[in-house]
Amino acid sequence: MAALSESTPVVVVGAGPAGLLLAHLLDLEGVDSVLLEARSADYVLSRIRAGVLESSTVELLDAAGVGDRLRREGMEHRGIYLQWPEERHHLDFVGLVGRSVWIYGQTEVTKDLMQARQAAGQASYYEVSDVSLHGLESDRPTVRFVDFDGVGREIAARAVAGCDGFHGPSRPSIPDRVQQIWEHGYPYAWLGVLADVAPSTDELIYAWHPDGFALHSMRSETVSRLYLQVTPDDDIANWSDDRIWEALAARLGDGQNGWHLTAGPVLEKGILPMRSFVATPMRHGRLFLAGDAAHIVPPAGAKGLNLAAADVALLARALVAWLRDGRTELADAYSDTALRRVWRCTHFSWWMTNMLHRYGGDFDAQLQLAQLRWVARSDAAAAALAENYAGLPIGY
Ligand code: RFL
Ligand code: PHB
Repeated sequence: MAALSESTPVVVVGAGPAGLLLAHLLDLEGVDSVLLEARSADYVLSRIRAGVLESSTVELLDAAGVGDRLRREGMEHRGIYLQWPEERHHLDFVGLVGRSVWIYGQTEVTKDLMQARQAAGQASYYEVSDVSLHGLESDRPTVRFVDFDGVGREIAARAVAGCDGFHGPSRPSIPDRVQQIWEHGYPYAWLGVLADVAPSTDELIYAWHPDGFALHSMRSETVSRLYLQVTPDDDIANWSDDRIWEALAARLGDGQNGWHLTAGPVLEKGILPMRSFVATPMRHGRLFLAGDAAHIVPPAGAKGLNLAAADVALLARALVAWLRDGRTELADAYSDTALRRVWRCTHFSWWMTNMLHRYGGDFDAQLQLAQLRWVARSDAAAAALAENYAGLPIGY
């Protein structure tokens, strides 16, 4: 039996972007929650991850009153560049589908949301351990954990939101008999670099290259974020900073048509595995999954953070209607509604990944180049990419 017990309408497990945004959206509608996070706030804030926000994510953050700094410090991009040897094409999302994207780091979104949580004066427990979920099929689920001071606690709730990412305890709390896992692996990984150097491009460059994919992204006017396709078993120790910059220069086309990649000090580097993963359904009893707890996409579509935001926009509406207004339809529909968008983004991310990464043989390469040329030359194909990349409506 836990030493201390309390109750709240919603326990939110995980203070990544999904958990923090959900807690904030609930608070705006007068629904209280308790937020639990395994890591320290500083650790969560230091994780370098996503950088691209869809227009619907930006609108959501704006509407939730947490978009001011994003509008001031973020960078609005009209589109992206698609590239292969000797050719670089700009896709103008604004012209194609009337929507832009914003460059604003996940670290910054998280910081803004943590401040909002603090300002709301709602309970948050950081550095908790031994989190376990109980009674999910009853109408009074509980979450047990050990707090930062080593005190065992139990919180009773009307609903539990599992926003604890891919490795958290929420998804495994759903019995195997009701859960289905859909998974796809890729025979490559990304080496990611954060560099203290002004970006060499005004908008992101996605580059197909015989040596492997490369991406030039950014975090600000002075910080660049770059990625290289590597093998999943590669070791970061094999990649000196010089080797990384040489590979980036070759794959991004340094010297072509007067374009140059400026190298600079590497602040951080690491190798990131890649997978597609969907767990269905996203609700079991009183547990609702959102974000990476329910699904993972490979990063080439820049969708992970945006999907997490879309999930919690739907979930917040559903929980408010149910817990505050007594209407259960949205909560009952949550899993099906969210999964429509999840599968759309899962397909888009898989499609971008397959189009851009080197795998297979020469035949596969010719198909990829045919596809890239088609996207670059056909407005219809370009608009399809733009519609998905710049983001479908939340309720898609
Ligand atoms: P998170 O961010 O993983 O947060 C989950 C939180 O739960 C905590 N947790 C627990 N808390 C309590 N008890 C436990 N037992 C717990 N176990 C875990 C964790 O500590 C964590 O704080 O999931 P969330 O909130 O669903 O957010 C998802 C996004 O973080 C993720 O989808 C994106 O970062 C993916 N992603 C990108 N998405 C985009 O939309 N655009 C991008 O440009 C983009 N680039 C990326 C990415 C992910 C990357 N990596 C490293 C996976 C680039 C990279 C390199
Ligand atoms: C990033 O800036 O981290 C980033 C940008 C675009 C992607 C993936 C990651 O597709």
